[in-house]
Amino acid sequence: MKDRLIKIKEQASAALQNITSKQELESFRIEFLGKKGCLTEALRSMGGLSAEERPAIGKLVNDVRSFIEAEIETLSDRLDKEELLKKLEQEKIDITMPGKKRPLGKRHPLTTVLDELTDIFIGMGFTIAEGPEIELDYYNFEALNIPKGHPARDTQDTFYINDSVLLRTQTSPVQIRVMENNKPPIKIIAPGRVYRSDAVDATHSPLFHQIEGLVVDKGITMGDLKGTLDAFCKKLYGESIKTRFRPHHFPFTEPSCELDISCPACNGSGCRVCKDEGWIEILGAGMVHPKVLEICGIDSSVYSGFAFGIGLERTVMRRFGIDDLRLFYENDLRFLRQF
Ligand code: 2NL
Repeated sequence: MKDRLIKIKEQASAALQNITSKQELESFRIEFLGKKGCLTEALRSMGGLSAEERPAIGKLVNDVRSFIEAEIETLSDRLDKEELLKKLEQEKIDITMPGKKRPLGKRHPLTTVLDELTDIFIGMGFTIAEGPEIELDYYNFEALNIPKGHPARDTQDTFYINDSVLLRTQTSPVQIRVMENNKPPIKIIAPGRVYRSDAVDATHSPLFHQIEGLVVDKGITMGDLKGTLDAFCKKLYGESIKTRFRPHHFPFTEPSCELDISCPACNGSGCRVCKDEGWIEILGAGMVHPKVLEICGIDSSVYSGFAFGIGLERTVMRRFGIDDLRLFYENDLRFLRQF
């Protein structure tokens, strides 16, 4: 019995030399100390020993057990440390490596100028209205006094989803919806994307941006239109700018006009920027056609209003001297970084 225990201790010592992982260590523990392990088995066979032999052998069993347990503990600690070192080695970071560059973006020139325009109108008491880009033919044309067969349908040809659904050609439908759902006073701007079935060139794009404005109340006159838009131009282009209202025609306004400002480059004396005109066209406007008010359920004998439309791309091109509209949509950083 004594020899057997000494042999177990020797076997354990030898087996421990070959253990390289926690998993192997656990198998070793089960083999020697487990319920069916060799030490437990030795303990069981103590029943056959005489009373004199028992204490000495019992002590030996305990010594061997303590020895194995201590060895397991030591080896377990060592394996933990080795594992940690290996992990630290694998996860080591080289703090001398250059960092990842995260280039800071820039606002798109269209956004910069749109914000400027909206700020000016908000300062005048306008609020911002929005609506769908996919519109009903009714809101985009019909309600704006452009029935089927009207020549304006050719100049504003768009993309049709079906006979009655299309991509809006102006943001006017937003304003029609506002008039339908709200009683005057109304004082809104409607900025957003609009679409036309145009071939792409330096001055045309099937997608562009517009800011329309609408004021409806009792007693609104052409004087309000002129005063508001004159103040807007002076805020945008400087107090020394002069404005000129020329008669024009739109189906949805009567009377209608276009607004020119004195050329900011030459102060009106004529130069390349204004093509020797001294004036530059800025926007279209007019008094809302009584038919349009009535279609929206507003009594045109009580209320009147004015409306205007500004092309955002054209405004930005003038501001920065950009001669090709395609640059806005190509996202070339060499272009975008300049503004
Ligand atoms: C342009 C200038 C304009 C309007 C837009 C408008 C909207 C409603 C009623 C009446 Cl709901 N008018 N918008 C008015 C005048 C000019 O845009 O050059 N458009 C083709």
